[in-house]
Amino acid sequence: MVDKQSPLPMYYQIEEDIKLRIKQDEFSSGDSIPSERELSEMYGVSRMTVRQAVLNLVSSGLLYREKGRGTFVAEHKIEQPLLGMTSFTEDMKARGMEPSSKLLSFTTAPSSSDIARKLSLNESDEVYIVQRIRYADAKPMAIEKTYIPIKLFPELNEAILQGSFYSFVEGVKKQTIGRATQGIEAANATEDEAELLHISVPSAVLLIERLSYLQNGVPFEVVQSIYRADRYKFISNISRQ
Ligand code: 16G
Repeated sequence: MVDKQSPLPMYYQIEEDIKLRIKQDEFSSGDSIPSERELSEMYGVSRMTVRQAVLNLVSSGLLYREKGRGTFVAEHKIEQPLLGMTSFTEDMKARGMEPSSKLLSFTTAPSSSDIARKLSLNESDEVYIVQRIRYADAKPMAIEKTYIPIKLFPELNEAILQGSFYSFVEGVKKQTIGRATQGIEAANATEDEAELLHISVPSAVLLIERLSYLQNGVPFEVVQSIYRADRYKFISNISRQ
């Protein structure tokens, strides 16, 4: 399988072969891959060469190591296009996954100056502060903290937020959601976040802040989300010109 005459380094050829086996489901997510010794016999190369290939696949996130247990195939990341303004519920359903939420807290408070500015409110105006864990097929994907002006949706309650907030805005309130500005940055999960997301410490997460507007230009939510970086990959199509 490894072409020793090829100008491509042997570790690279092994990496590509392991990637292909994962793609063809010969190695499925959660499965352990053969040991270094087995791989070196399989490819007829030294253990050092195999180690290099495996290390590269671990650093690119395709494989992960568990101390004392071995090396496993990581779950495929959810590829989230940075394009349409979709909701978590829609995103998961579109992938054939079952969305669900756990409401961690639902409170009201006068808006802080930062949130008031973003939502074009006075500081005395109250906002709902909602914290939810979002699950796909019962696995935690993200933690969301949402600020919503009370005056826009006075009847909002906990039951509504167990389901889809966007369905409530559009289906029940008959408001059209227009657009949003969104920023993404990297961070390390805190211990509390890691526990809620079922990830170890240290783990990288993606922080996303979205400020969304109704079609009429009125801002209706500020959402600060913490996404599992091992499960999400944001993709965009770009073109020159
Ligand atoms: C997404 C949005 C969030 C929105 C939520 C509504 C991002 C980064 N955030 O999670 O702003 O509030 O969907 O989801 O995409 P829902 O309709 O399922 O409650």
